[in-house]
Amino acid sequence: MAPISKDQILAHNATLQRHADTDYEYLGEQLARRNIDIDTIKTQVASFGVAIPSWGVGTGGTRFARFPGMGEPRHVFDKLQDCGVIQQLARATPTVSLHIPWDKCSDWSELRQTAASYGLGFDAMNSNTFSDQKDQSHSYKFGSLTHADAATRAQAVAHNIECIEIGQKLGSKALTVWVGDGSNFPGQQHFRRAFDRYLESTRQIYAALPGDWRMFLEHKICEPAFYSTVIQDWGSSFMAASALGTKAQCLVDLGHHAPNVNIEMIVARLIAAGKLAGFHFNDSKYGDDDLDAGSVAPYRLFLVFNELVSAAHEGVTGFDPAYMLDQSHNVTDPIESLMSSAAQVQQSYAQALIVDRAELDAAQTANDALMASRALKRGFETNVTPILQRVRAEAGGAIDPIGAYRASGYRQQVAKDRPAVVGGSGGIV
Ligand code: AOS
Ligand code: ZN
Ligand code: ZN
Ligand code: ZN
Repeated sequence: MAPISKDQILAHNATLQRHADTDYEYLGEQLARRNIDIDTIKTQVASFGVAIPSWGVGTGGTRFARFPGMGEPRHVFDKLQDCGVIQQLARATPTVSLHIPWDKCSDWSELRQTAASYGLGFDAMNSNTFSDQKDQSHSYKFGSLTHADAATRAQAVAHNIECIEIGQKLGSKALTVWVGDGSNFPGQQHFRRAFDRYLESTRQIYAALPGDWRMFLEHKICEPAFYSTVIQDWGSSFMAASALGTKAQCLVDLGHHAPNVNIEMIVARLIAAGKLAGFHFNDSKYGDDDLDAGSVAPYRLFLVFNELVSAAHEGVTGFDPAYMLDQSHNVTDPIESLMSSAAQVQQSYAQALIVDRAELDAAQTANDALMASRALKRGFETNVTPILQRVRAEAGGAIDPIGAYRASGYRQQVAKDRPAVVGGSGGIV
């Protein structure tokens, strides 16, 4: 049940194939001069996948307004179909990360089958205790897992356990917990008590994890709470993950740090401690902007991948990060943004793979700062597009996913069945 016909993709590829082949051959020759086998890199890139967030296929918004796009998904089945298009064309996103209750449906096995028909599986489940749901007994206005009131905390714990149960039906293996709990006034919250309550609540969720599941704790410096946030940084996240046990690890959303923070170094620390859960990739200029991955600071993304590739290269035990996108699209077609972000993440991975690790090690040992930096730059400055194009084409995807997507008329087509949504006030994700 492919959303776009194979013939359409093949026809589009036919117009680009000759140039793509020439470029691949030329890059292969350049890499061979550096003793790198292009096909080996290609195979590694082909086995790399990054999950699509189900909420990412809808149009997000700012605190001020939301401007809906054409043919927006109406429900989780529409979202899966859009994810199917992304995977079909870009071939880098074999899984979807669901969000409960936004993606609730009445038949989980049907959902699982539908996903499989698009060649999709399910990545981490995301709980939501940062907004109140219809008919909910206790409000999260003043917190959820860390709320001063025990009944509110119990409700939040129960919701997370429900997310695990749904995830089990879908073949998911992880639960991501992000809470907006915090305060807007100095004095509003007792810092240590709130953290203790977080531990008490997450311990109950942790106890409900199946044996082969992991729990991803996502930190965030601020928003919606702007004075303090209970799990505000990797230090708090690390303390909580350590207290909980080996199945709890720290998830790094690139936008959740203060400006100029050295994120790649946080990644290195978490790897060293065996506590790196994985990522929410996106980009930002000021805060949790949720801009497209690598759109603002591609070198930073590359430096994160440099740490990951280096850890894999050195065989760090237990190193197994989960990769997810987490973006909000206000001015683009979400399908286009997600395809280009997936390619950007793949690109950063490929560039990190071609860094000469022996050369870098030698430069570091010799305190040759310039050569060390050059070793990294040489990877980053290599145009690896021909590798990505080849990976996609060999997997039945599009050499140029966005071009093929536009040519397919998919958005116009689905807009016929999906009614236009009225714009409204805020809708940040
Ligand atoms: C919020 O800022 C976080 O990035 C979370 O990952 C959140 O759960 C996600 O954006 C869905 O709302
Ligand atoms: Zn996130
Ligand atoms: Zn973010
Ligand atoms: Zn965020």
